[in-house]
Amino acid sequence: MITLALSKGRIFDDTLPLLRAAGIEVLEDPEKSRKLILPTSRPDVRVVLVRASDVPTYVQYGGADLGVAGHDVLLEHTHELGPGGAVGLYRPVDLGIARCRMSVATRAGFDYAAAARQGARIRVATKYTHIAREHFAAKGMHVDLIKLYGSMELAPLTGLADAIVDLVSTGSTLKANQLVEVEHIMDISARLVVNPAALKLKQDRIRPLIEAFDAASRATAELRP
Ligand code: PRT
Ligand code: MG
Repeated sequence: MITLALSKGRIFDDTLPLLRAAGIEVLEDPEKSRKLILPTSRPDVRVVLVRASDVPTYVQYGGADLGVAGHDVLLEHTHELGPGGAVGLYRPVDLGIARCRMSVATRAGFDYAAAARQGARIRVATKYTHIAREHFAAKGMHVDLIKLYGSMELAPLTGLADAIVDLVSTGSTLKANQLVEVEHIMDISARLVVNPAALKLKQDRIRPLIEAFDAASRATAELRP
């Protein structure tokens, strides 16, 4: 059996066309079913549904052979585990799906450039503390990081923080909350991750899958503007 870990929502939705291109149909709709293990049209391939941030853990410890996770999730996961954090996670393909960017945003009235220039100590709320810490350290900025698990947009509006580090895709969430993007940290897309031991043991079935994902993501990349 080959087990693929996916999270519900955009990762699942964007992975479906890639699976389809590899000749695999998922036989149940996760939005309609409560099942956490979904069968596919290939009797030897199944999909398990986990939290986005749990995908690397499942793959690393062998609960799944492969998975799809955002680069943001992978970076935070690797940092979380400290030295050797990436051991047991092979990343053969940037799938180019679930694209967005990691940015710094503030209230429209906050002069971020001046605060940065003057070396002011600012408060930054984020779920992505490791990415944020590295970013501000590289700029030599002094920040107090406040860890949040969601609704980061609220932090500058309530005075909890001066700025946030969050993912942005269309920009409409920031706009709806009168926040502005003041710095682009990095572009993000989802990666295929593979358990190296599984790859060794089930090479004959996993290699073709990796190649099919790679080919399908290249084909869709060519259609992208
Ligand atoms: O909620 P949970 O803890 O299970 O995980 P999650 O929130 O990380 O999962 P999910 O499904 O929301 O995101 C999975 C992955 O999709 C992320 O790890 C990213 O790599 C990728 N992705 C792509 C995004 C977005 N685009 C995105 N726009 N993840 C989150 N957002 C959020 C963003 O945090 C903000 O709240 O959408 C809002 C902004 O969107 P716009 O379009 O208004 O700019
Ligand atoms: Mg979410």
